[in-house]
Amino acid sequence: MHVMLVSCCVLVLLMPAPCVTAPTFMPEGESSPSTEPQVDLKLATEYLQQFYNLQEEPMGRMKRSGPSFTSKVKDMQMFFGLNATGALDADTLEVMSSPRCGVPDVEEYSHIQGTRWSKNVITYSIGRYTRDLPRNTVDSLVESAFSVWARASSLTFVRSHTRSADIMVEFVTSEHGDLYPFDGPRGTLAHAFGPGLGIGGDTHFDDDEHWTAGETGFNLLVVAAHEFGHALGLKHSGNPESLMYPNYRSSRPANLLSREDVANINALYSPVRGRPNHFSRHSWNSQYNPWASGPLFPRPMQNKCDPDLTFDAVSTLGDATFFFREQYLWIKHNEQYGIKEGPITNFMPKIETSIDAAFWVPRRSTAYLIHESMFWTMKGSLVKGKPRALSHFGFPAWVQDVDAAVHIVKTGRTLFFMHDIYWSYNENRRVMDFGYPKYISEDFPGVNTTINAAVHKDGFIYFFVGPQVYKYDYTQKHVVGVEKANSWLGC
Ligand code: NFH
Ligand code: CA
Ligand code: ZN
Ligand code: ZN
Repeated sequence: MHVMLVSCCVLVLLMPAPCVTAPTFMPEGESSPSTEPQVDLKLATEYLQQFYNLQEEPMGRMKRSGPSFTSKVKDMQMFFGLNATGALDADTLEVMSSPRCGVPDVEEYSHIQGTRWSKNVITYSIGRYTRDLPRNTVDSLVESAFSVWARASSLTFVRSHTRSADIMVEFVTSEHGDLYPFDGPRGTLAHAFGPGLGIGGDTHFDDDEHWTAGETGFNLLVVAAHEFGHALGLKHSGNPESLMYPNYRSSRPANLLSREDVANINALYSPVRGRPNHFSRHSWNSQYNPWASGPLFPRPMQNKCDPDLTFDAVSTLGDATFFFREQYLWIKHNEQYGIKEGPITNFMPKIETSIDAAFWVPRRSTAYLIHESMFWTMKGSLVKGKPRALSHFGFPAWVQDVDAAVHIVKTGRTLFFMHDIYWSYNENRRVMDFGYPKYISEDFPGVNTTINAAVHKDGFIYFFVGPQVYKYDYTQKHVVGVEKANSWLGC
């Protein structure tokens, strides 16, 4: 985690600091602005170049009217709580001429970004809400803010409802337990901790602000997207077009990210490890999503719209659905994230095999991934420990693999399918139900071939059989629909 809070030349190293810089306290009366306009302009220009990344004019010319000059003055004024007029008034020159150390207010604009999560599936959870907006509006703005980054990178965000998510999102005021109290209305709007355990990734919004979904007050989507950039390890940018610019801008283009933001997130979470400069050779124009472009992969991408496409395993995981095929994985979110895909190891570095069956137990926020006679558990976004033996579920010794598995929340049962038979496992008591295995065709009339994958969604079981999916109503005990497997991937 990087420390960003710098009070005049003293680094605060006691605990991880969120990515926000506080105005520096100025000793009074040590020097005062001059009365010469030319001297003022020179001072202001040098100040803004040093601390606000103002670009030097060619031939050393100085303009105080240029848009970038004025906007940098405004940024500086906002930072110090002055009237943001953009003009070099006395108060502004006073601050500029005060002695200070050589640390930019908005930190160094280095291209070296901070630490990163060592995984691509990141969980988040919303703790305390604001009363400014309905809860479901907050939920969807937060989801949209994550999707800004998800669309531009290899990252996937999964909402969890536990307090142990990677990124805890909270609305708080003033003192809130992390040494970085908020400052009431205006000033600092929010802060976020860089990737790491515990408070790492956590994102706090000042609930003394007026949060909105529109143009009045502060737009939660814009601020949240900026904060999540920090929570992913990005630092501030000196480019006013960038979302990671340290000042709030209400009017932003529909796509919140600049090319620089996209390049930075992909430099940090490079889809192809060990080739950090890979993207400099590519144009960013097309889709803004290098993750989706084929040639970047060590292995050719799988054609998800092949009409004969089959899956080995399908499972929900939080709001997302995971589709496994050989050593490849597609992740589809319910709403706006689009589809993420790539070798399984890109998402779960520990899993170097194919997955035969997978199921999700929401109550434990845990997914179980089965390969032959072994299974992994995945809690939140992390694959836990070593794989364990399938016999743990109470199978007889001759069962060395399964074809599909599905958990049904309502009954608390997990069903394991193998050839033409199936087992029912009681997740509450953690034992196999008595009387199994049974014939699939007896209890699931209409489903009488080997099942490749199964998933439970919206009250139905979906059986993936070859390139088709049977929608099964298990209370009525019959098949209520058939569709193409890849229609689930939007084909
Ligand atoms: C912020 N930050 O509150 C501002 N800026 O523009 N107030 C930053 C968040 C914005 C957190 O990561 C804080 O960087 C203030 C000041 C960019 C969403 C520039 C006044 C500090 C209106
Ligand atoms: Ca504030
Ligand atoms: Zn905080
Ligand atoms: Zn910031």
